[in-house]
Amino acid sequence: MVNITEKIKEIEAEMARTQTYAEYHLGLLKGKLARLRAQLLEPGPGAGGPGGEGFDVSKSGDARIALVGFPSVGKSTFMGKITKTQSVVAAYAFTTLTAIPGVLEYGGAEIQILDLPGIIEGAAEGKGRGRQVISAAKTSDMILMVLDATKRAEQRALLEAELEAVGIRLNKEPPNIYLKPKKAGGMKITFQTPPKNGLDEKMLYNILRDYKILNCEVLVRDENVTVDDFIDVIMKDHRTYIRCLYVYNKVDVIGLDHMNTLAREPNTVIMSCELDLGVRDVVDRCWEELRLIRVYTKRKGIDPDFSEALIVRGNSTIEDVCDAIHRNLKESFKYALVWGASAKHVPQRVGLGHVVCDEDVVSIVGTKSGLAAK
Ligand SMILES: Nc1nc2c(ncn2[C@@H]2O[C@H](COP(=O)(O)OP(=O)(O)OP(=O)(O)O)[C@@H](O)[C@H]2O)c(=O)[nH]1
Ligand SMILES: [Mg+2]
Repeated sequence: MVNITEKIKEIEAEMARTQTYAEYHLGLLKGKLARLRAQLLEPGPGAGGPGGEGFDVSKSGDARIALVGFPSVGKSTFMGKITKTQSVVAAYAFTTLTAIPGVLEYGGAEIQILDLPGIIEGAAEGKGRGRQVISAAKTSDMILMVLDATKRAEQRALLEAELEAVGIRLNKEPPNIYLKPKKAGGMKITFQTPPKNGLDEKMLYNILRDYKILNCEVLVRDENVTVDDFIDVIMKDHRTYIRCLYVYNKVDVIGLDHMNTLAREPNTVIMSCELDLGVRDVVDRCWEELRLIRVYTKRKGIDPDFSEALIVRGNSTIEDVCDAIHRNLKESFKYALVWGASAKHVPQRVGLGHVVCDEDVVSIVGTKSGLAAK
């Protein structure tokens, strides 16, 4: 029996042979490839090697960041700098063989850092511990892609391709396409504005038929979507949209010009763990990318405790803050007093709909006495 990896290779070869004028055929091949790749990640017969399970590390803290990169780029060194966990560091490749969790404390928030084994090309197809590493990365709120500034420029694209192949989408929003399978009635495909990237009704029709989705409603709301985006929408259960920050380590070994070029790439920071240069900036950028907000609660007449923050998602309101404190707190809510960036004057008296900012101090005043935030 031909295994899935071989089938994937065959389709990739056929795609390389297919001329651009045969776009419909190419679209179908892409659809098939996406299905096979998803199958490859499912444990079971034919999957070849271990399934898509990650390492057995339970989630803890307010968010999880995974360190992903080729071997020996300095992932463990970085982990040792920002957490109290010392993961073994060595000059040889594959020093780290499993997922090592550590805790990064950031102004009262606790972020779990996962130091992962290095991955190599072909990781998505199961080389090395690639698939496990990628599965662990999929469970994180953010990926920190650690790159070696002394290595060739292709490393970034190679790693991205490995993550793409298993359905991870970096720094992207889900495509703006509405797809609803129906019981009957055939396919109803609508474009809000004429599509630009060679997408048309026939292309979508062919792909949907190939996926055996014969009755459905499709509304393409964005004129810039591609065939790949459409397949992502069909395969949405196998897609994960994650923020990624690219970090070039070992800039102590390269020249200033090269450093400048790297630092200008999108979503990128540079550092040297060896010289302790830029490490703090990387941590600050991680915090920004996570888009979390620290709120310090305060009781009447007592100073807030800045070592203990309440962590809520970006754009959260006082209502979310109440829910994070206690699920019934809202019911007795009268108003809140807010100090900090979100307040027009301090303290500002606000209602449940007020949007909070990072490092705001909040005091909840309830109808019953003594219900101020704990
Ligand atoms: N010059 C230089 N060397 C560094 C820097 N950071 C780490 N190294 C060295 O790079 C080598 C690999 O570091 P590790 O932290 O073990 O790398 P890793 O990415 O965890 O490697 P694996 O666990 O094998 O995937 C070690 O010899 C480190 O001392 C740096 O900023 N500059
Ligand atoms: Mg390591």
